[in-house]
Amino acid sequence: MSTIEDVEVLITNPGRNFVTLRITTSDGVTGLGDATLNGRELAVASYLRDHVAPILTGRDSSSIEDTWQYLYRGAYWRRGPVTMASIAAVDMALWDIKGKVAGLPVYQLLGGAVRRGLLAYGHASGAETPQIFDSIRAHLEEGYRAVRVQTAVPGLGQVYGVAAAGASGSGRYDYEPARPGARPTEEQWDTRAYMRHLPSVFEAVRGEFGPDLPLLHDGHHRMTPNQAGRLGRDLEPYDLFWLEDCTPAENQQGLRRVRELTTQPLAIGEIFNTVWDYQTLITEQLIDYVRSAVTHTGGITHLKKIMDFASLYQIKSGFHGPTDISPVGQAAALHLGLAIHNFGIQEYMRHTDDTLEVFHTSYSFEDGLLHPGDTPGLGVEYDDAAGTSHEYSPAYLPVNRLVDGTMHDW
Ligand code: EZ4
Ligand code: CO
Repeated sequence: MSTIEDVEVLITNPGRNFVTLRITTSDGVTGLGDATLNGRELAVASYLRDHVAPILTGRDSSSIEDTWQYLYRGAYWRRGPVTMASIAAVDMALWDIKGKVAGLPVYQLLGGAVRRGLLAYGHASGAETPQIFDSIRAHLEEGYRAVRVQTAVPGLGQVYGVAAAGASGSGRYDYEPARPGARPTEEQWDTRAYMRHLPSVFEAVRGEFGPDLPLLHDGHHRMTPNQAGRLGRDLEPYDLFWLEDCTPAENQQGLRRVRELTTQPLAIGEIFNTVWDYQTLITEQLIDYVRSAVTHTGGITHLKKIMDFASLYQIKSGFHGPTDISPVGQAAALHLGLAIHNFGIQEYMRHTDDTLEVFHTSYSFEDGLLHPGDTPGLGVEYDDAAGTSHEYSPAYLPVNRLVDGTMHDW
């Protein structure tokens, strides 16, 4: 029996912080898992280093399901982003190991490919319509066949999803909401101003790019269900692929109201941790797309179960894939997406060159489609020398305040 011999937590910051778990077996096979939780990185690192690593050593490295249950049920304290990102990292690393031992890419272990590649969407944004058009054109030239569109709002400063000119230095990030520093930056928010402005942007974009291009938009948890229903209705003429996080969804029943008001396809779940966060949304068909990342939802094992459950209700995947998911987490999403029947779309933006020097990937992006590649396991290798040359430094997602100073969902 091959056992788990070494469990290492690797922290690097090639422009942004990433936490990676590396498991080495008694046979010398290594597996990688992504444990990056944007703005709370060190909490996951401690959970893994102080509480998971000591109880993993000596266990059978081939027992993925049993290890998952051991960590989930064994902690007694279930769920939550720190716990579930930690379990996800172990799960990914064990799938990586199983693939390497079998000599097969992970998607083959999950049942094999059911499509040639995964339709990806990129992130276009801009302060004004001309910049938005330029950003969409740039994405189309890079091969994207679907684009998310985020816009500034007249009267407000920097808002979520709009690339801050010059803010990301020489890196290739289209946008990066986490800002280096000891405290979060503050942004200003006005939901009515946003709701007034957004439909005019989509009208302009449809006018310029025609009816065919799939367009997406992220409401980022800022509306009430009533407001979300109204915005969804106002956007219906522009035939969006999805409206994401139209309202905070801890109260899953709130989506019933949105569904009463609009036929707008809805995507939710990037901040969810387990299938229980989706139970009402899925069984009542209150969403169309599952937004979870493998990294934040307990790994491949758990997200596969969520997707099989969702498939009973004609709900598809739209896995979270911003650059705060490391290349390891992104690779895991690609293997899973290639193997499930109810794949919908995959979020994708290229990591910076510095990041890709730490994480050597084998996935590809061609003609708008992503493919995980055929390297055994997840297909990502970690370069220790490159990794240790970038030290952790604090960075936080911004917070939002209304004009009168009240804290609002960011
Ligand atoms: O704000 O990944 O759809 N994408 C998003 C992201 C999240 C960040 C948080 O770390 O909402 O941009
Ligand atoms: Co989002």
